[in-house]
Amino acid sequence: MIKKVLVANRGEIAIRVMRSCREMGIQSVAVFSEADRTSMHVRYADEAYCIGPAPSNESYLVIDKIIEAAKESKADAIHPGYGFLSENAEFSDRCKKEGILFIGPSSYAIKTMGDKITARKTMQHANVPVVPGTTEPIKDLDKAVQVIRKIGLPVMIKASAGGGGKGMRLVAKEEDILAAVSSSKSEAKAAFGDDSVYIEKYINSPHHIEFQILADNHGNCIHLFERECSVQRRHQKVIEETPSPIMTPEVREEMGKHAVAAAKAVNYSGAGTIEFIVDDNLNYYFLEMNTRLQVEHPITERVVQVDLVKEQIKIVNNEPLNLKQEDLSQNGHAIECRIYAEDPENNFMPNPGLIKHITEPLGLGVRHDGYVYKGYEIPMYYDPLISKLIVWAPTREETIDRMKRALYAYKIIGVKTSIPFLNRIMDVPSFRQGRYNTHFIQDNEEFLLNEEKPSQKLKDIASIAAFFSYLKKIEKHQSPVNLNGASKWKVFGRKKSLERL
Ligand code: MV4
Repeated sequence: MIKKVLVANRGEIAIRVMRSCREMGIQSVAVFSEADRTSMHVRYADEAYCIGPAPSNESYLVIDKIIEAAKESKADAIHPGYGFLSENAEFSDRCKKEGILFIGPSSYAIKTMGDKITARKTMQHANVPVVPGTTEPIKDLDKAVQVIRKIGLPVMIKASAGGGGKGMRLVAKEEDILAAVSSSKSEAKAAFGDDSVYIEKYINSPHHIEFQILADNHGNCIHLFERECSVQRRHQKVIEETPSPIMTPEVREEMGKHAVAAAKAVNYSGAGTIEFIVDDNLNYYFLEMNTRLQVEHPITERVVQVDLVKEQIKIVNNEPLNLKQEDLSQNGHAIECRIYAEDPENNFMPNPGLIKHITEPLGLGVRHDGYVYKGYEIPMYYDPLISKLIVWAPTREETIDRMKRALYAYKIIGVKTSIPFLNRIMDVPSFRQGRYNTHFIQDNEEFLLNEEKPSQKLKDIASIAAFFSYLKKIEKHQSPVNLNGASKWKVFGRKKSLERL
């Protein structure tokens, strides 16, 4: 039985994992870089170890340092979160060798799914639909041209070691094949040290729909339905929702079965995600598998009512899943907005810095997974994700209205954020109607980048400034208003009294 978990991560996900540990009576251990001494995950944990300088390749990515901290703290298990070492086969193996439980799949599953050509082959064997194309690396150009003639243009050239769009090339004309293959190869070689590339038929304007799965060590595997992740910018997800507005019960059931088959094909253990690209006719194809807990997991947790981190821990404890496929259902609707410290008006440049003020959204149906606090300085070394705003309501329409309410209430001063941009997405008619695909942001760029009316922003700043000057006045026992016996708070909340300030 796991009694202590080391969380090999930082930011919101480290705290997210520790929350579940705390509920399970499990001690949590934080690791942190020198840039993260004042990070909230360090405060939240029961104990914490510094693992080196700020750059992640000298701290969060150094296997030896993480293992050393685990041994020093006598942790039974390591949760890798997402990013960093979460999909590192060597790390999964090393934990095993050191007698520490890795809260994730085997190195075999990570390796098989990490190599996209091997993954495609494995999926074909398991009768999971893959995009028409090759299942061997392209050896010579003549062969490539032959294959492409058979599949038909346009095609995608993709790097086997890639994923997430790296090394990917679209080929529309036969004379462009050579240039695409060689540039894809050299990009893959430079990025991954592996220049194997393969060919896929191009799916025009696809949806990205992924299925959450859970598999235990006793042969049980279930899916927890889909997440629609088509609102992306440069292969970075911006908004996710579940259920997908384009899904039908029949396709959902079929895709769910294929997702389970995909996981079983690699003897999967733990929480994982099967990504599909889906065309407008709901033809779907396996794209890749993410062998980790994902950023967007909370929307599934809310709608299916399962704590995925607790399930991960129970699975590593060798407990059989006590969730049954037929007992699971999707309850209402959930949307997640990723809040980044970035400037949408300046090409989404990261905008790290000091949080001078933060008011987090609260209220019915709102979950806020974050880690920053007033006075915290977001370091420049890591992903600029500030938090995730997850909103639930019985229907999609109400969820969008509630998201707008929560985005309205969310005030951050000190760094530029994606909040105004997200707010505008909620107003795009095709988003409201649930009629969008992976081209959504590109197609609506002009509307989305139109600056928010300054009046609302100024109103926010003015009201916050007024509030703080008021607080200062009460600190000095100088009541600024004639209260006539009424509660100061009640009076302050009224416009009339404000005018008398
Ligand atoms: C594709 C595709 C169209 N056809 N493959 C982008 C990232 C990587 N995960 C795979 N990607 C795509 N692969 C074929 N055969 C279009 C994309 C794609 C995309 C996929 C999912 C989410 C957003 C996307 C944005 C642009 C292109």
